[in-house]
This record gives sequence, structure tokens and C-alpha cells, in this order.
Amino acid sequence: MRAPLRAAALAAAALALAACGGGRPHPPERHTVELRNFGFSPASLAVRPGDEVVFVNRDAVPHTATADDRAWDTGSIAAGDSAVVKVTGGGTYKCTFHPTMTGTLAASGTK
Ligand SMILES: [Cu+2]
Repeated sequence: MRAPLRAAALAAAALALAACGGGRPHPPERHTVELRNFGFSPASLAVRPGDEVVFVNRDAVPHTATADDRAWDTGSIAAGDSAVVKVTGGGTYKCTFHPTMTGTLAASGTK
């Protein structure tokens, strides 16, 4: 039963590759944004709806990543902790504790 399993894995890999081709839906990606030195890095990130963004707090104080339109909110992320949000669209966001910390999700395409 090993051969059929391997064939299925190859077929799945081929499908995943094909999905990256022109005009086909792009598989969701997971991006990472670091919260460090009271800023988001990268401050601007290109995403597609359906993608996930992991916010990793590298500072010694808690931060949030909160969409300005409140579409999503990580809540407080403790120092050294992380939180994941699913992207539904683009927009700007900030840390509610430190409003000078701002970032942008630049959404393109549709899922
Ligand atoms: Cu903050």
C-alpha cells in the first residue's frame, strides 16, 4: 500500500504547484510580523484574503495589533508571545496601547 500513498502525495504536490499558476486561486499563506522596538516589522505587508498573519511580540512589554476598522484584533500579546489573525481585507492597524505603532496590510486579489 506504499505506492498508492506516494502517488496521492505527488498528486497533492502537483495540485499545490498548479494553484500558484496564473489565474488560479492562490493557496493561503502565513506571514510573520514582528513587534519590536515599538514598531511593526515589516510595517507594510502584502497579503491576500484568506492569508494568516502571525504577530510575534519581540518587545518586553505587551502590544496589540488591532485593525483600525476593528475587523480583527489580536488582543494583548504578552512579551515573547504571538497571535494569529486571518486576513479578510487590507487596511491599516495599530497597537491600542501605543497608537504611534502603526502598520498596513495591503490586500490584493481575491481568494
Ligand atoms: Cu504596543
